Amino acid sequence: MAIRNIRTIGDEILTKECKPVKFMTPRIALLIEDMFETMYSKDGAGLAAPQVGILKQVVVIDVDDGNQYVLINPEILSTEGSQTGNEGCLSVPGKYGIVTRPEKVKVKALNEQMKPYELEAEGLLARCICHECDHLHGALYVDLAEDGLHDNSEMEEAEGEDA
Ligand code: GNR
Ligand code: NI
Repeated sequence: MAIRNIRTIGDEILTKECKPVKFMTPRIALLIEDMFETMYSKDGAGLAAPQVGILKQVVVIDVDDGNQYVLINPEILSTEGSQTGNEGCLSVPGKYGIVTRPEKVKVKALNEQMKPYELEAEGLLARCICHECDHLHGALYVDLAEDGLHDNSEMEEAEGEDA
């Protein structure tokens, strides 16, 4: 296992369309392991393969709900409602933005065994699924941010005032 280098905004690879995975290989299995390790090392809630420079439709998510989600070739089947809240991205370090997303999503994907499954998600998990699916299509949340980008240090200062 290894922590991989995270590409940041301005890197052209983050704007590209990712290719579907046709079958599991040792390289993709290792990619998935490394993506979890890389995400945890940066305290992220999700990570998409293009963020580590691989243009394949592979996503990992952990929003602390007790699950480690692997989504290969994910497809959002339907959405419901909306939520407006803060969103950050490991590829846009030090920033956050206010983004409106569906409150619920139903997604179809393959797991690490290439077995199809469906997942109904809400709240933060639904937000992360949308954010990661956007990465697979070359989109970043910065283009959806309603009030531009804000500095994370403002939030940390606000937290400090509270304590
Ligand atoms: O760590 C992350 N937190 C987060 C918060 C709100 C909405 C989406 C996310 S995903 C982000 C990690 C990341 O950049 N994934 O691509
Ligand atoms: Ni991101």
